[in-house]
Amino acid sequence: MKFSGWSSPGNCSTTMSNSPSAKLAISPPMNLDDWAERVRRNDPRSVAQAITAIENRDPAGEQLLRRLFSFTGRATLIGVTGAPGAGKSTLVDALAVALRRRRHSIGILAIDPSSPFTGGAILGDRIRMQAHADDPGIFIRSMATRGALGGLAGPTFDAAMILDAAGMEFILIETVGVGQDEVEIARIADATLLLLAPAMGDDVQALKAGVMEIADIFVLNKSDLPGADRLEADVAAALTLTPAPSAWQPPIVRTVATRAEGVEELLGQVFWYLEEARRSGALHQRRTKYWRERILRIVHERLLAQVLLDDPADATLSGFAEAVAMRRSDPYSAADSLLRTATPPSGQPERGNRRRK
Ligand SMILES: Nc1nc2c(ncn2[C@@H]2O[C@H](COP(=O)(O)OP(=O)(O)OP(=O)(O)O)[C@@H](O)[C@H]2O)c(=O)[nH]1
Ligand SMILES: [Mg+2]
Repeated sequence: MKFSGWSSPGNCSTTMSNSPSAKLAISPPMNLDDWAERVRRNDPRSVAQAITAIENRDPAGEQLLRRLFSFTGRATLIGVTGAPGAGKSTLVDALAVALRRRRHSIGILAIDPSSPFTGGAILGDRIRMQAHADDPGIFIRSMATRGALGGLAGPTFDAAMILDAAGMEFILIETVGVGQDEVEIARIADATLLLLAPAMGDDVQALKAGVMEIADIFVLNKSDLPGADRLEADVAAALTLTPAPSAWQPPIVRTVATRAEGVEELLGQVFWYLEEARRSGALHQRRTKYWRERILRIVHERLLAQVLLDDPADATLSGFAEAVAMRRSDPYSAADSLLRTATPPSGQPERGNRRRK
């Protein structure tokens, strides 16, 4: 793990929300306070740079979030997940239009949009971006961080916080629902929409492994296609078998995203769900649970960084690994020894005798 120290946004290049392919050379460098101020004023370029810093795990992203944190917590995060090609981007687009009609500002984060399953998704995103290119009330950003260490949920949430601080009221997060990352991303959202579509082999059986439970609302998209009735009956049957984790019974809403049909009803259900979740305290509980896990993850990362920074060349770790492989030591003792070598962050007093003599 490498911590490069603070770097200014002048050092990074980024992708603007409204032109996904254009690399920008950013100049002149800003200081963090200016940068944070520009994000708060919803300057699209500064917002894009901030998300790039987060995406790249640049420590500047963390510095920025510290400054912006007290201005976050106002936006509503809506996760949109589902199988490749289920119509997520099309639906997100239709939801964005409906929300804009109500004069809400919106951020859209498309996670890993270059889906290898359906191809063409990037083109779809580009078309969407052009449609909203001149609207300051909508910010669209693709994040391609698949395979990055430490999972996707943290950076996605941090990017959403940037948009939150920039004053976006609703943040729509599109993810392809194929793995554990998506389940985690769904957990960071205030409301999660799970898209299903007929004639896609969307077998409800296949969804049961942990995915059914993440849905606050089921969206039966492509309901213009044959098989919609059967899919709805299957989902309804599966729901009666799966005990609901809370008092909320996830509804099933039919849509035809390409024609924006059912979108108003869907939004109505989303608002109703959010109202219920606020009233019952479920929303607060969900957010608090997230922060509990997140704080622990930060502690975990900090400890790891301390252990590794103490020995940038990894010589100690390599030595321990060698010893364990040769059965001269066991991994638990090796880990204990590594932790004992950890240096407390500068400026903080050492506690106990954590340092190796
Ligand atoms: N018939 C029909 N086609 C739809 C509907 N919604 C989306 N589509 C089409 O389905 C295809 C995939 O739509 P996308 O919105 O790109 O799907 P996606 O889930 O975002 O796809 P990935 O991001 O690649 O996983 C496109 O050709 C859409 O035009 C619908 O309600 N009915
Ligand atoms: Mg898509």
